[in-house]
Formats: sequence, structure tokens, C-alpha cells
Amino acid sequence: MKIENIELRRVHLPLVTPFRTSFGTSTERETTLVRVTTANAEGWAECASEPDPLYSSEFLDAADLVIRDHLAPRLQALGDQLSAERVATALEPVKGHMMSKAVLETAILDAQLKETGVSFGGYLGAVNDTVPAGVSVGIMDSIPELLDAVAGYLAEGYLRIKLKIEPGWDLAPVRAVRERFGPDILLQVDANTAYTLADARHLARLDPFDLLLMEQPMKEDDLLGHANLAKLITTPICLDESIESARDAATAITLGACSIINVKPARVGGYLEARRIHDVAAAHGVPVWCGGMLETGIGRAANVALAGLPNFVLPGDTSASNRYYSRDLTAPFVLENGHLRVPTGPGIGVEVLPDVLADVTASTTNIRF
Ligand code: OSB
Ligand code: MG
Repeated sequence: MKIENIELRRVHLPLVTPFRTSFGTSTERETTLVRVTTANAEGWAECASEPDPLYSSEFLDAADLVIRDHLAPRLQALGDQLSAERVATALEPVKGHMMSKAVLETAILDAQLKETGVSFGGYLGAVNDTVPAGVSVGIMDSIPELLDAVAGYLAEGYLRIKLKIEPGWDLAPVRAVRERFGPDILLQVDANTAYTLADARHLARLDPFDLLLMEQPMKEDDLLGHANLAKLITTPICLDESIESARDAATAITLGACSIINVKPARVGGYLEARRIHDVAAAHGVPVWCGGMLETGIGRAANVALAGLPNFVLPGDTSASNRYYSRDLTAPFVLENGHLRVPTGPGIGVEVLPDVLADVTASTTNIRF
């Protein structure tokens, strides 16, 4: 396959409601879309990086630069030997920048699969036509406001609630949600690294609430700390930020640092490595679920395909388009009995809506091959 052009397109989409985590508040989603043109197809993907380096060290302006100056030239050097399967190896000499590598590999994979008429789900090995949807609920100003939001999501049919937590917003929201909605709803929390091992006794106070899991309580490089915390609390620990590769997954599982993994393709360099994490976890009997980064329909389509693999046994942060956007970049993903449908068309299986795209575009840059 030979690339003719890579377009980088910066877009801004307003979020229907502000999203607050332990590391910051977003009122819009700003991202770089990548459009790869080949002789016979066009592939699309979106970069998961955020404007500021707060979730991880990656951020959008850096993504644009590293793609232009360091990653695209290495793909260019492959000439017509380029394929999605060769992207990771070609980009390996560049350290880090997993989200930038992921967006390139994904757009190239989309073009490649469109050329051959294969869907993402078919290529990755999805075994389910629909996937159960959870929803990630941000930190709010008050408990009543949180309960209203959760009530709304449950009424829409979401099958699992994830509460973002931080010191000062943990026991009370969890207790309130359990008291109001009962023991049967699937409930979990995500701290985005906001705690330390000194908080272990405090975090153990969440144990009676029968949470599915506690996501990334401590720093991303603190695998030993997570292994120690796992011995001090009964809530299963799930890692997000800590896992950037299948090797990280094997290490974390072996150390006892987690018993569940949040697989985010963007964080691990793309869907091929994400599938390897799925496989490593499955071999260890460790369940996985598909995380999200507030993706538009472009990124969501591929995530939902990945979530169709057999070891994605827990509902993911694969919510419907209207949880994020009033106008998505593709036909909206909608909840059907709490599930999203895995697209079946070639590649990511969704089309970008040109009028919406034009409205949200701030700038475009072309890298000619
Ligand atoms: O930690 O999972 C996270 C969003 C942005 C950055 C990090 C995270 C999240 C979410 C939202 O939790 C998941 C989603 O609905 O896309
Ligand atoms: Mg997380």
C-alpha cells in the first residue's frame, strides 16, 4: 500500500456537559483527525491526546509535531512496502508518543481494510455483534447533581456506572449512589492516579460498597504500590494509565498490581497492541474492558469493534454519541438495550459527515508523500 497524503485536521467539538476528572475539567473535545489517502481508499482516525499533558505526558500540539517531523517521514521511507502491520516496527525507534503512533496506525489500518473490504471487527476477531455500554460520570459540584446525572444514564439503559473520584469526592458519592440505586447496579470508580499508598486505609472504606473495580488509584509508574494496595483492599484493582504495552500488562498481572485491565488502543500505540493485551490478559484469566477518551464517532467505531473480542467481558466506556456530543462527526452511535452495535462495513464502518466536519475544523495541514 502506498500513501499519497496525510491530512492533519484540528477540530473542536463542544461537550454536552463539562467532564471533570481528578486531573482537570473539559468543556470541549479538541483533537487532531488524521486522514490518510491512498490510490484506492481514505482512512480516518482521531488522536486521543488532549490539549494539556495531564492524563499522560502526551498533548495535542506535540502530537502534530511528532507526526509531521518524526513519524510520517519513517512511514514515507517504507514506500509501497507500507502496511498497518508494519507501522509499529517502523515507528519503534521514536520513544513514547503512543497516541500519535496509534492515530497513524489506525488511519492506515482503516484505509487498508477499506481497500480489501474487511471490517475492523472482522480483522481484529470480534465475536459479538453488539457490546454492553457503560458510562463514565465526572466529578460534580454536589451529590444531588451527581444522583440526577446517574439516574438519567440508568434511565437511558447504561449497564454500568463509573464514578470519577479524587480525595474529598470518593466515599460520599459512592455511598449516595449505592443508597439511591441499590446493590444491583454495576458500579466502579476511577481515580486517575489521585491517591498514594498512604491512602490505603481510606480506600479500604470503599470495600463494603461492592465495587466492580477501582481504576488507577495511584501513579502510573507505581506497579509495586498497586500490588501492595491490592493486599490491603478487597475491591479489585484495574489499571489504565500504567499499561502502555502487552509487556506492561504481563508485568502488572505477574506482580499482582491489577486483576482487571482497561484497554485503550490510543494509550498502547493502536489496535494491534490492544489486541495483544487482550490476548495476554485472556491467557492469565484477567478480564478486560474497553476504555475511552471521549472519542467522536470515528474513534468510537474502532473501539466498539475491539470491544467485540471475547475477553472484553465487562461493559466499556463505550457510551452513545449523545453522552458526549449533540452533533457527532459520524451518524450517531445509539444505545439499544444498553448496547452499541459493532459496525460491519469496511474499515471502521462509519462515514465522516462533511458538513459537521467543516463546522468543527479549526485548521488543516497536509503531509504529501
Ligand atoms: O481515565 O478513563 C479515563 C476520559 C478522558 C481521559 C481519561 C479517561 C476518560 C474517561 C471517559 O473516563 C471515558 C469515555 O467515556 O470516553
Ligand atoms: Mg481511567
